[in-house]
Amino acid sequence: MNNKQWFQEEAKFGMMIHWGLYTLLAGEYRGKRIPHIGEWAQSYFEIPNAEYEKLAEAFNPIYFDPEEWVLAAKAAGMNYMVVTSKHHEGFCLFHSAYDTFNVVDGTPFGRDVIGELSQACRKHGLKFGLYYSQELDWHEPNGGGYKSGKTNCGEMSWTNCWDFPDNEHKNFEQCFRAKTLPQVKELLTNYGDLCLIWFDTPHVITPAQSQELYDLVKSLQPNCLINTRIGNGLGDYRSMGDNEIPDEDMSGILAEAPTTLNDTWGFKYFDDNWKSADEVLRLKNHLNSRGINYLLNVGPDGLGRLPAPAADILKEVGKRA
Ligand code: JFZ
Repeated sequence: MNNKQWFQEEAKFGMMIHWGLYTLLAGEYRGKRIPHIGEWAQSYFEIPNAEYEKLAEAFNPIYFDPEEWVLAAKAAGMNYMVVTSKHHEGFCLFHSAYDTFNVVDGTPFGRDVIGELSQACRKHGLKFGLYYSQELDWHEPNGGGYKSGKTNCGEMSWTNCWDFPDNEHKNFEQCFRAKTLPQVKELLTNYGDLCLIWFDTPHVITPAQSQELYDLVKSLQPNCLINTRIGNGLGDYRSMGDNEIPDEDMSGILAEAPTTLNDTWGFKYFDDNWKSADEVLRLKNHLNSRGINYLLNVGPDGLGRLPAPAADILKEVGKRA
């Protein structure tokens, strides 16, 4: 069965995982709490890269156990996992030859998180996909989003305007050539079959760039699905807006709804607004009965643990399903 068929007929319920250096801040910085999604902490607090990079030196999640995450997903009835290989902060959870700001070269932990998760998924029969922020990259002087100001939810800047304020002269093409394309090639070459690649937040990416990225993925893994957030109308399946729960029937197309289990993607130690197992099952049924896959996010903590409430909810979901 190819991935299109699988996505339409069998995928149904997947685990999204947001994990990165923002996880260590856990939503708080110098006595202030971010009132928005935790993985945006660097932008919200405008933390300079020179300081933010030090979080890499503190990344040592001794309780990270890839099989535990995979088994938690399986027990909840999930059929696939999508992990942030690089979020907007620019830090990679995989070993990259194109940027040492990665988990293997830049942290005391030194383990290839994406590699270990891909193996655990294969071992336990879970499909594996990767999130990759192809345009927004706050670690890069030419990261995208520089024409969009502070128009997002929390009036945070899409581009790194605190280290690199000269938005006028930024050129995403440089980041795209030097980092995005080669790293996406690494992801599709080094971690076995991916069921999908999950791009995000297209702003300045041009139609030609989206097309080149699309073609690169397909040249390496023709069966790997690409979501519409690759930008410019491309993509094999439609990503709904975050936490958007449509009422229309979408069984004619391929669609997926990314949602949070509390109110953040990246771990925030003070976010206790967990959905109940009942609510999760209600949403699953609502979405699946309309032909939409339900991608439910969990944000593990800085030691690599699934937060206990999240683990409990997932267990309960599995029991009742
Ligand atoms: C993006 C990211 O900025 C966020 O950190 C998280 O990774 C999430 C899954 O995706 O945020 C978005 C992207 C698109 C929409 C909303 C939030 N949208 O289309 O409604």
